[in-house]
Amino acid sequence: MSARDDAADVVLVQLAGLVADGGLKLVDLTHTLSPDFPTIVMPPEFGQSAPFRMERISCYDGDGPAWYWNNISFGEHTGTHFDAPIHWYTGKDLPLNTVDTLPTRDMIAPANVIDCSRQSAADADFLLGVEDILAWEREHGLIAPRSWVLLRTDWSKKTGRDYANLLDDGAHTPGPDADVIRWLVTERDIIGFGTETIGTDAGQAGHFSPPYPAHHFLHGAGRYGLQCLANLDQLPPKGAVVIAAPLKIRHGSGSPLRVLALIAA
Ligand code: 23J
Ligand code: MN
Repeated sequence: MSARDDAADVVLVQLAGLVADGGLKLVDLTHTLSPDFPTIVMPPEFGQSAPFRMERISCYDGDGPAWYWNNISFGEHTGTHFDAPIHWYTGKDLPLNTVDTLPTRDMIAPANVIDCSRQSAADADFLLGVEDILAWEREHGLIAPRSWVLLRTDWSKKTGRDYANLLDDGAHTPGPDADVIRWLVTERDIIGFGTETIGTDAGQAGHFSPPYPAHHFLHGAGRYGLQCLANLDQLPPKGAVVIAAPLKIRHGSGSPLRVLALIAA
């Protein structure tokens, strides 16, 4: 065995030990999938996502005397979920652009958490800009290549109508401005961008140029999105490792998933 294999063996044993004895903490970044969780609403001229549905098959009864189980159905972009590059037209011709072909290596990556909870509480239409990223980097260091940028807004603490914040003129939720995602992809080579809101884009981003710039630039560059994340307030600005493995849906554009973050306890 090479020295490199030895090092990997040591790391794996230490990892299992630290998880078992609590030296590493696993933070669940996932909302509970249920019919009560808000689903994205597109303008009425477009198709709509189905909400999460669950119906009982049996519950230790005549339909199955010893077993409990359900049928479930949902849109791919329901609850805490993953966006693959094929979700947007800009990523439609890229290789390995669906959830079933996503390289497994990309399912685990470090996270940078940008805390914009104060700005988002003051302004539901708060937009993250390059200046905010540069200010964060002055404090915490450069964003490493192939790491996630997660936008903490504390939006995940809102419920019902406040969460979707859908008004007459569309949704009002914070998100990236028209430039910052392109900058993060080209200047920092991020693997993806995650939010606590229903989209990786701001609620009003359909009016931006290009429309939905986070989707446009992330997926056009083969990068990923995470939406409806929870518990970002439990993560350090830097040092968490995110595990995000979407369902292996043939030709799928995204899927609900369990998102876990490993942090030093
Ligand atoms: C389709 C069109 C626009 C948006 C979205 C989906 C999402 O937010 C999503 O879940 O990917 S903004
Ligand atoms: Mn999505």
